[in-house]
Amino acid sequence: MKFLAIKKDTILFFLAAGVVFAAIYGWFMFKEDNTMVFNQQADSEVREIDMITAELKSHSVDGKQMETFRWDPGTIFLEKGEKVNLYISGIGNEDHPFYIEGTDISGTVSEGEQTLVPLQFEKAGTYRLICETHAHRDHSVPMIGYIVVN
Ligand SMILES: [Cu+2]
Repeated sequence: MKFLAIKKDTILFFLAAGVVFAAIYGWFMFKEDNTMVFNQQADSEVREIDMITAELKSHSVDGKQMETFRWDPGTIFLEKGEKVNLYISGIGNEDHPFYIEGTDISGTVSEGEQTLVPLQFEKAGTYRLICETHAHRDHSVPMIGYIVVN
């Protein structure tokens, strides 16, 4: 009986030790998984490009005011598959609702605000960033930027 009692304690000890070991192992596995997720650090792999909406004003010789709007820089270059966060800052007092031709990307850049446009293109080509308010030649100069994907 004494032998049995000892054996039961031994079994219980190993059971308890096993449970503790499994818990510790599980904890580290869980932590490791989390670490892996956090280690992907999406931010560090995403290139950032800053752009502004610029307003140009001038006068002709006879005093007539001329003004136009543009994306600045007017052309940006991306690699195929590359992730880029495009931050567009609204300078000036106009809203610029935009879309990128050939994609479902659209948004608005407003005065004093920064609009984040995540970009990733699988196909090479030139994509036009078009402001819907200033899209036409009859308004002034069209407000169109170019995203060149190589
Ligand atoms: Cu515009």
